[in-house]
Amino acid sequence: MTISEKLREVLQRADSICVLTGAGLSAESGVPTFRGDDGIWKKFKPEELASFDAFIRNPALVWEWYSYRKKVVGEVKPNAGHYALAQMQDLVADFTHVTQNVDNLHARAGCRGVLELHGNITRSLCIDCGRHAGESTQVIFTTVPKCEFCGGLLRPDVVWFGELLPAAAFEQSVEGARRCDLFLSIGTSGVVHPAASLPLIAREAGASVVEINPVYTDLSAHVHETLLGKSGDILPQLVTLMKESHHHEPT
Ligand code: BV8
Ligand code: ZN
Repeated sequence: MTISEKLREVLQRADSICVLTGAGLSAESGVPTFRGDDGIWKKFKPEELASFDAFIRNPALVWEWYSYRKKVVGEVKPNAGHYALAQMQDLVADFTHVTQNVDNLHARAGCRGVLELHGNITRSLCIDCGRHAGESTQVIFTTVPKCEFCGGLLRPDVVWFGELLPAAAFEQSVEGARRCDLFLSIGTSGVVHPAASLPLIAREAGASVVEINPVYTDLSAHVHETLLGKSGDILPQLVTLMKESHHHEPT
């Protein structure tokens, strides 16, 4: 991977980094992306499955889809890209980690304080009393899971289309994007809003914005540099570069 002298310099001098990760970061772990060739959206349409209306109309179908995805996520492991981000976090004083992924792989790789803009598939919550249900109670089920407290319908604790993102997490993401020296957009097609606006906010605020993706995306025209390649290959190389100059003690 060739990176520009400018990026090398920014990497080695950055004190504040903000990263936005998407499904592409987990692709090398074996989790299918949404819109790629292997994308799960190929088989299903987002509006058919990832919306509250779809859920209320047919909870069994939606749970069938999420059970399948929970099963996949339970069987895979974080990859080198996830671990590289956990290391990068210790190399700078200020690291904001925003993810659109719901697969919990960042947490499993040791990343701390990840801002989960679209929720987390390993958690469920009751649509009636709002209580969270523990992951252990319903890993894979055949029927629709019900709340053990009030008997209400459980839903995956993810943000569906048309639903608001968790306000605190999104606010912290915007602040992180505004104050960073370097913004990394990793493994995302950059089509889902408002997450997709974060790189643009960073750019407006004067950060260097770099995209990591095997292909160009809608975002590519708005970033300073696109590193074409897999995040599992590129991120460890960026961390090695940073280690040459950063001696920040882990927080
Ligand atoms: C909201 C649920 C507002 C959980 C998801 C028209 C224009 C603009 C916006 C809209 C519009 N119409 C509607 C909207 C709003 C809508 C939206 O943005 N729609 C888009 C599709 C047009 N957004 C919303 O509805 C959001 N809410 O706006 O509410 C509101 C206001 C007032 C009142 C009420 C509400 C909610 C958005 C959240 C939706 N939930 N998922 C789940 O089931 O997962 S979105 C879904 O897409 C996932 O969460 C995923 O994270 C997200 C983004 O996808 P990506 O991560 O980018 O994945 P993708 O497959 O697309 O790309 C993968 C990339 O990786 C590719 O580029 C590939 O090349 C690359 N790659 C592959 N391999 C690798 C790799 N990269 C690196 N390394 C590799 N090895
Ligand atoms: Zn309940």
